[in-house]
Amino acid sequence: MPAFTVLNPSTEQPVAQVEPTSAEAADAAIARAVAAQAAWRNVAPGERAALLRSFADVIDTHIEELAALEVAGSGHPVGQARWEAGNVRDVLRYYSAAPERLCGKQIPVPGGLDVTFQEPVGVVGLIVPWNFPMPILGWGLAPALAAGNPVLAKPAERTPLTAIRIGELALEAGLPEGVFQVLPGKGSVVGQRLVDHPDVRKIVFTGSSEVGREIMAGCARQVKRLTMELGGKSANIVFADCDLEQAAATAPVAAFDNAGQDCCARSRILVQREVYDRFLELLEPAVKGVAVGDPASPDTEMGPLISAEHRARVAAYVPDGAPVAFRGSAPDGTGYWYPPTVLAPVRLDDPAYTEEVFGPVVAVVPFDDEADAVAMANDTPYGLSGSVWTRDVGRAIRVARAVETGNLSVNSHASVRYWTPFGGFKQSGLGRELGPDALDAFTETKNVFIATEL
Ligand code: TAP
Repeated sequence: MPAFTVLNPSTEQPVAQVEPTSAEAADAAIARAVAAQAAWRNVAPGERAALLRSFADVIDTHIEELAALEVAGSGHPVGQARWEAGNVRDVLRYYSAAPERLCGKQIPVPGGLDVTFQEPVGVVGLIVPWNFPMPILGWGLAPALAAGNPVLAKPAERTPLTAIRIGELALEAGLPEGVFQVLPGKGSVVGQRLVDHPDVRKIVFTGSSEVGREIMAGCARQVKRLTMELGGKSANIVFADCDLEQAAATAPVAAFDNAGQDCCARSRILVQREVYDRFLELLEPAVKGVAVGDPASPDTEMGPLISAEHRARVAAYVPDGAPVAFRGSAPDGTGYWYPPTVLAPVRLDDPAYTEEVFGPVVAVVPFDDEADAVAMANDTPYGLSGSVWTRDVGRAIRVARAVETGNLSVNSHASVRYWTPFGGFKQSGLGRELGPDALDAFTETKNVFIATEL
């Protein structure tokens, strides 16, 4: 198979050549993971915890290097890329507290003792998308390792560089050979092999809902355990009684973070009709003020899109004659640039309003009352994140409970903390990552009864 050339999305220049993993090489890696499994699950809990902490420490001393790789290989602004590398460290530290705390239960039964154990699920296949190569790797990797499972990670073909480096750092930190392996290459080859191979006992997939459905069907053939984080089309609901200045000032970051290539992007802004015009007036300077440019500059807020093909896909949602209300700026010339774009007024059947654009395009539409807002927010097959802006506490709670979504913020757009659960309703996913419960996804509960009376 020919080597894949990783391009810098802001310069279109080659950054690195990466040898793709063949199906045969993937099988060999799976065999190494199986061989490493028994020893890894038997590493004493305190020792496994210490290894995860040293892995986190080694990541910590390589934050700048990892961030620079993500700037070059993915076009992420450097400030964001540093946060992403730090997130891998933090998630490893959080789950390093888990090995000694994977407690079972003791359940009262007649004639004996009944106890449960949280057993490792087995070899984990972790399939990662290109939009957040580091955090999404860490969210699967850390709890899987903590629970005693070996991990095979398949980064997206376009963005393998940080995952490959993190794999090297794991060995430097002292993780045994075979416990964490990185397999760059194509989803249709390596990813598919992880799904099909019977020795891989669990798949963690983040990516598009289309591929997710195929993976789910593949896993069903072996009743393989599966966690999925898929697409989104989240609503930012702005009520007339909110702090409108703050809602407008923060709406761009909620929609254009990572150039809109964010599953949590609040790409539909629903605004109560009586403040709709005023909201747009306030939104315009905020959008025009987004600093779009060289991702290596610390002042940059938004970088390029990942590829020329993806930019063409995003641009197709804004054809000639599209209702563009206003736009921010983007550099001319080389690089896969696309300006922050606000569509208003938008028809409710416009694909830019109904489909996940996965680029810096946001639609702003009016609603009349609370019931209308909830119905519009829920009128999508997705349910990943969302925001509600209001000063009415009762309404904030009612709407937060009524919107069918896994993560919701009130007067804020924060969705992700490594110590709180994250995942989607409806076609946005299956299961939860992060937080205290993610370990359940990497363990099987075993019940053991010991007779005390023979
Ligand atoms: P996909 O095209 O679905 O790719 C995701 C990963 O799956 C890539 O590593 C891909 O490999 C691999 N893959 C493709 N076909 C496969 C197959 N048949 N078997 C196994 N693996 C296969 O998604 P994307 O375009 O990279 O990412 C964008 C999508 O991810 C968006 O929909 C976004 O909303 C979603 N996303 C969701 C979340 C959460 S947390 N819910 C977070 C980030 C992104 P290659 O592409 O390398 O061939």
